[in-house]
Amino acid sequence: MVEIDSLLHAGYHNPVQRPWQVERTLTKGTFMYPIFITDEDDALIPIASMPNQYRIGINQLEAFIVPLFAKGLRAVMLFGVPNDSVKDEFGTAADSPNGPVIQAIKLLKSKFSGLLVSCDVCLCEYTSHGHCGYLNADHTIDNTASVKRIAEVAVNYAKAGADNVAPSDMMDGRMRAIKQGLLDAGLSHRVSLMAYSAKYASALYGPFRDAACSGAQFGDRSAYQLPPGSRGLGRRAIERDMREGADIIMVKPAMFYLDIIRDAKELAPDHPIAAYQVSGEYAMIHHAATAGVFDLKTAVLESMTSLQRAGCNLILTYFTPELLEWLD
Ligand code: PB1
Repeated sequence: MVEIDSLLHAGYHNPVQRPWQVERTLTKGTFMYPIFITDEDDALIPIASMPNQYRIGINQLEAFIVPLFAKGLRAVMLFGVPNDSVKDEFGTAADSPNGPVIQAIKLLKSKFSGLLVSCDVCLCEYTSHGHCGYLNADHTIDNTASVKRIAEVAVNYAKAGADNVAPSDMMDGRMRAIKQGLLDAGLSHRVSLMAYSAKYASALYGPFRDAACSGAQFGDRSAYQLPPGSRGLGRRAIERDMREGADIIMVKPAMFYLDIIRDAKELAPDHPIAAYQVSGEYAMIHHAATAGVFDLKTAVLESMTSLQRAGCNLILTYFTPELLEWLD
């Protein structure tokens, strides 16, 4: 005999009741689409490691975005993919006025009113050594010089028209430096700061590094991206970035770090929480569906639901084009 205090089925037996059991539902506005902008102006190059993703030249960008904007795309994150010839040890090309990112900001802001343009801020796509900051002679990170340069790049993206800047470099103190730079530039009222706070030294970035030609030429990023086993450093980074003025707190990667997303929601209950479903997660789901492990749409929607359940208000995902179709 089942006891009365064991009974749950009635609360969700009728399909009409099931949405009532859900705290938040996915909408098109939940998603931000990371896109790669190459400095080959007329190019539209498929990215082998990331099915259905492209390196997009500035002359192809408007045509690429038009159908997505019509389907409800309202936020993109830009990653520049410059030619190797412009790379140097200081990432000088990161904020070149004629570089892919600044040109893309200006085009998108002029052609798509209502599209939020976020810029990833990092040096790894622009440095000859492929690290995310300046290096000392012994190849350790020069944090102070790196923070100064990252803030400079972020402010220059903001001056070009970016609505949001998101430093993925993981240098200590870059949030405060960027926020101060935006304030000094008279932009702190309109340019938000999305903190890659709990960003882990993950195995899941490989396809991106192929797409952005941004792998480290030597060593790795484990001295500045967080150790995957550390919940404490994730919590401390979240609290630090809140203090330093972050407007949005991000956890990255996503699916392997749902506990950290939940921590973020509890530590920053009054901030929007973002998660970045990174290239390796995207490729994993894509290839599993192709191999017949599961139905792509069902699995992607379930992955997005898991991130929302963990506490996300915003999800960065390469599945954004499909989600804009599926959420019609
Ligand atoms: O999709 C992804 O894998 C994102 C990779 C991510 C972009 N913010 C970084 C990870 C890395 O290559 O270490 C790039 C670092 N600036």
